[in-house]
Amino acid sequence: MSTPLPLRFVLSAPEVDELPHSPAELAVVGRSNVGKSSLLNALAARKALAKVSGTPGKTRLLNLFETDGGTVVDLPGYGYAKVSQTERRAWERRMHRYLLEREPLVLTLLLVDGEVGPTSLDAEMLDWLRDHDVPFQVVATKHDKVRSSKRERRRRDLAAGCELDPREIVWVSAEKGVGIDRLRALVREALARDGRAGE
Ligand SMILES: Nc1nc2c(ncn2[C@@H]2O[C@H](COP(=O)(O)OP(=O)(O)O)[C@@H](O)[C@H]2O)c(=O)[nH]1
Ligand SMILES: [Mg+2]
Repeated sequence: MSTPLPLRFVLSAPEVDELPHSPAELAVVGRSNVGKSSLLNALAARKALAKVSGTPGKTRLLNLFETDGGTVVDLPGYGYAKVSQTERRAWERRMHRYLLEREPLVLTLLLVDGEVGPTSLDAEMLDWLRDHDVPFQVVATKHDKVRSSKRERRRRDLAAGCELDPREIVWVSAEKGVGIDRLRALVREALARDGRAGE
């Protein structure tokens, strides 16, 4: 196992302009319940750094974590059914604003549920990221939930749904530790880059 990312919670902010300066930033985004909080905890080897909940959709704010070389932002999960259309639009706007305007942003991890993804909302998100030239990396979660006999097929189907080559997707299991070393290295490497400030 590689060294955990020393993630420390800094603050929650509703809007991008309330975030503090950062040398480089990585965003994590995905449908609620995709395993975002669990993955952050696994990257940090902490149990409750980010709240893991059975009730999805609780994260409404931009949650900022500091680590060596920069920051990681946990964005509000999309697709939570039990919120009003108005509320949904409001945080979609916030997320888009963040992704378009945050200067130090170097990479966005788009989490897709390895068992069932990509959903139509994931596909929409992918289209949006591509349309707006936001650099992203697809991460398939919950690898342990896919039966080993079905993994090859699932690997191909998930990639095809994302219009990517299977080798472009990082598969992880927060539960079993699969892919965590690789993702830690990817985060470290991304944060070593300059943000948009250098453009
Ligand atoms: N089997 C399995 N379950 C997971 C994994 N990651 C998350 N979960 C479960 O999926 C649910 C949602 O996880 P959470 O991290 O709160 O998702 P978030 O809403 O995206 O932050 C929880 O019940 C987790 O225990 C994983 O790698 N394997
Ligand atoms: Mg969460």
